[in-house]
Amino acid sequence: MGLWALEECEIAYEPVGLDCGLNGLADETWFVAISPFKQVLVIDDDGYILTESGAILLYLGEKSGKLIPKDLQARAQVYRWMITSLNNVELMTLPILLADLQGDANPHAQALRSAIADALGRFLAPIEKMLKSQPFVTDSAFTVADIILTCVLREIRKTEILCAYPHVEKYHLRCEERTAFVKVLNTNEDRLGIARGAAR
Ligand SMILES: N[C@@H](CCC(=O)N[C@@H](CS)C(=O)NCC(=O)O)C(=O)O
Repeated sequence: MGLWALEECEIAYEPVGLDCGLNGLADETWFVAISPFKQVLVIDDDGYILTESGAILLYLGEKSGKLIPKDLQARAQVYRWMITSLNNVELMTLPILLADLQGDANPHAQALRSAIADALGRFLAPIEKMLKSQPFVTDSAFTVADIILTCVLREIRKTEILCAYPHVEKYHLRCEERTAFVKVLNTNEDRLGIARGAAR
């Protein structure tokens, strides 16, 4: 989501890839020094280091003057939806993704999957209702909150779940059709040497 935000904000960048093995990201000293939890995303803006995807997106939005409204109350809605996406929605989408990736190798995750999918409805149903009458999650303008929510929804894009929420599904596609997102995806596919569309 960081590269997507950089493209949307039209900030020049140089991506650095890392190997992620079974035990997590590489234990390299330079990486641990900038990311104490040994996780991505991390940015280095001329020596200013920042971790946490939500904080990074807000920083990029504020720095570029894009994707964050100037009005205080409109901006508070962006914070609200970023926090809801990461703290409520992703709390459910991530275990579903992990259950699907691990399959029979993790029977505990399988046993919980349908209960978690049901619980996710508590958030998706009101979001579905909202997106019937507005194109983006805070209103009519695309913001950093849409980048976060789209990336969180992406975790369940290959499941049956979104079919029950057609407006959420259309919203997800609308955001992923943006030029900046498509550019990042295509570049990643080229970098990994995989077929066009394989990362969709
Ligand atoms: N709260 C953090 C979570 C970061 C996170 O979970 N990053 C994952 C990739 S999306 C990661 O680095 N996984 C590798 C690992 O934990 O070893 C954020 O939003 O930036």
